[in-house]
Amino acid sequence: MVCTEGEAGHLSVMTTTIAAIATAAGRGGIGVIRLSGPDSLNIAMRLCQRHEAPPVRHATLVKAFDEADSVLDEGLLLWFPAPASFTGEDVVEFQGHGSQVILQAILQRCFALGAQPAKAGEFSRRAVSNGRMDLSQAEGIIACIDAATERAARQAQRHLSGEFGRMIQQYMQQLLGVIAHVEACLDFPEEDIPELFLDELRQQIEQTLLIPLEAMLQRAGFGERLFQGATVAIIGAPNVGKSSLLNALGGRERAIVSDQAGTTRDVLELDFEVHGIPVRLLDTAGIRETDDVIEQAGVARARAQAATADVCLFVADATQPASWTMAEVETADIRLMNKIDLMPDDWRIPAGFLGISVSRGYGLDGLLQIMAQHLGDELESEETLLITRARHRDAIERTLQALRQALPLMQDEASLDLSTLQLRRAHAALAEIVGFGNIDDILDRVFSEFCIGK
Ligand SMILES: Nc1nc2c(ncn2[C@@H]2O[C@H](COP(=O)(O)OP(=O)(O)OP(=O)(O)O)[C@@H](O)[C@H]2O)c(=O)[nH]1
Ligand SMILES: [Mg+2]
Repeated sequence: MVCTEGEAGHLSVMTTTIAAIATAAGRGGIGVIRLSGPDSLNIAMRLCQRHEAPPVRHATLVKAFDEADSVLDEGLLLWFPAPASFTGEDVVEFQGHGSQVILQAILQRCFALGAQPAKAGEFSRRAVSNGRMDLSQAEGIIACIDAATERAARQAQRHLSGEFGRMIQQYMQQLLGVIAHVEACLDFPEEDIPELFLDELRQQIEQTLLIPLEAMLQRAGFGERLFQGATVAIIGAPNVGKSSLLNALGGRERAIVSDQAGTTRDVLELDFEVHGIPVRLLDTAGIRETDDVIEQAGVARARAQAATADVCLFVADATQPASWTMAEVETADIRLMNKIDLMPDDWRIPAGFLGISVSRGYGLDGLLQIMAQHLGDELESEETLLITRARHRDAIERTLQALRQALPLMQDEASLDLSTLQLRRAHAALAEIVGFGNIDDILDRVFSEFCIGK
């Protein structure tokens, strides 16, 4: 059955059979075509010219044929009947060879046999609609795919496994308990509500909702940074060792290093990670007055990077006191005194600087630690569950706003009914995170970030 999108949009999602290539575009060892919907098995059986259904959840060796009965590919067929499948519908996967030409041909054949092209994120959206996962878990899938470091991937996994969604649902339950109590009071207006009772409810909101949600919000910036990454600019006078530092931190000879002042002219980028946070490190031209127009342009770029980077590292040269006192030292986040290997043992590092020697590798671990702190890492022994998406942060901000408005209204019996409005607003904001309620526009927004085949 084929329905068009529109008013029956929700219905069509449930009744069409969709197909897409689920593996990344490009060459690969294997490529997977995924089908979901009531006609999946039928389409797969016709594609593979089989007359009986393959065994459930077992790999079956099959051939896929085109309409002229010639073999397109040989591979494995997997059949997951509803509801125990990724989407909760009938799902079939064909694992063939990772050639885009072959995969496209098989996909086109599936379309000819009645499947519809899947939209971005449509498999996951169906999984959410069918209660196979909540919305935050579906977002955990994108986070997993997008994670640039292992630490980010571990956080994404906790979202994907439902840990975050369960926590949010627990807060929703607690809030429902409070709402039920307040509404019970309102239902019996002739009875005096003991003040103590309302006090207790307010305290409960504070302890079980406000405090933990505020703590979570405080770490949200770091959670988002774990996925989006941060920029760290290295600035300072010429020849102090900026490019040497970039190479040392990045673990490869990305930048040219020389004892001539003014070696680096342009901004050089190198991606690496600091305690599992993805960082784009920027090496810049040494800042000095110069008549050379190319170098001037480089210096202007260096200053621009220093102004916009998340963290600015100022490097000075212990042997060149003029490099310690530039204007840029004031605005930098971290001040480094390099080449301390050239100084006598009794030499004291000027206050406010961290002594390092890039050529000896001295002080670099300490530098990484300080950089992580500047990037918002609390260096806990056990990682807390972090908010990793702006959408979740926004919903929690609105939850807190509504709760803060509800609390004073709960002090007075006369305004008690108004407080329930705020408490319900808080509940609705939490529900948006896990995707409960009538939230088609939210689903549209979330799933537009997905790739086809997910
Ligand atoms: N002794 C010693 N020499 C260093 C150290 N770090 C860098 N150098 C040397 O200092 C010189 C300049 O290093 P670069 O990394 O090119 O300096 P830069 O700040 O990028 O210089 P520009 O690109 O010209 O601004 C090179 O000869 C490096 O080998 C250090 O810790 N100790
Ligand atoms: Mg350089």
